[in-house]
Amino acid sequence: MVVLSIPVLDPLPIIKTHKAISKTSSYTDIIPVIDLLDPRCGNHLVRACEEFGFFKVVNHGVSFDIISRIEGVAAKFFSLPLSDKERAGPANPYGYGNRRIGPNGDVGWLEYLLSQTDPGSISQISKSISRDNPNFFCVAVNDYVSAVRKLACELLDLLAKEMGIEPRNAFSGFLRDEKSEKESVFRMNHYPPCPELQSSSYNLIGFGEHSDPQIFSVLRSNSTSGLQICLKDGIWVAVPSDPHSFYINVGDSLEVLTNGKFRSVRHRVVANSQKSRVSMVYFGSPSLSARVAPLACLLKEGEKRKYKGFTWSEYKKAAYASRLADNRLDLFKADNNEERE
Ligand SMILES: O=C(O)CCC(=O)C(=O)O
Repeated sequence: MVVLSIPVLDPLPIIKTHKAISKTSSYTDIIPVIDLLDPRCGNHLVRACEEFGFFKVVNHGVSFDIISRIEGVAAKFFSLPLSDKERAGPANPYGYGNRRIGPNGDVGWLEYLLSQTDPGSISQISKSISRDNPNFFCVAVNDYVSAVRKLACELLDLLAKEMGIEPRNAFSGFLRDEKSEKESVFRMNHYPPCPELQSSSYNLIGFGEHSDPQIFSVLRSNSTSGLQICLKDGIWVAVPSDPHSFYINVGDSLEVLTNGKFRSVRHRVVANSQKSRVSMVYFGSPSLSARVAPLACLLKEGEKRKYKGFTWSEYKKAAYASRLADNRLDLFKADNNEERE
């Protein structure tokens, strides 16, 4: 990552601090916390998905060993010389990316590594970047991905149970399908500090505003904050970092499955002037041919479908054709004269 002086920051998205203060709340204790040991957690979970499309999970059951190994792997990878990181290939879409996000001109103050989550892809990327011990990298990523997928499925089953949905795996079945491993994504992000920001009235965008196209995203970070979420009323809220917990984003596909009862949360990351942020995200996707459409059992008498159904392949194509901040769900809004699916 090249260190830039302020004039050279120009091509990167920036927001004025005074704007951020008026529109961004530092009032952070409104973020819902789901304690998986709490017997009422199913109810809290449904409310969090409806109101925020975002929540923090504690008592999640993912072992410290799994988390510390993936932290070690991420730290080691991002500290490699650029030429070594580039051995993972340009992020096209999988591989190592630096500042460029996606194929349509979006940029951010970060570098990242993106991989599919099937063991074959993880093994391939491990071999390309870790010459001395690819097996350590490979096992750490596989273990981490399995653990967070399991957590995502448990949360999705709890939601289905609380909402009285049958079968219980109506949501989690998308992620449990072996073919979804090729579509689900594991991403490690590194946002270097940007000291030029310290005396400036600007905030630099690390990762621009967007929603995740998938079903559920499981995110954790080191102790550097930067993530912000957008509330229903358009106010941005800073999410305090907590390396011991996981944060979950409802993605576009889950919003569609619930006919808009759950919100796909818009979020972004702002760069820090002093500290590096490292985050890792598991994006749980349907398989390529899986059909995503409002679940009939969630429609009340006379309720119209807000979205047309689509296959994940169709939605992915729309996502790749759009800019990061675009609202892709708009393309799939139902025309209410259409036949019910
Ligand atoms: O770094 C973060 O906290 C969020 C990253 C993110 O939104 C993404 O990778 O899609």
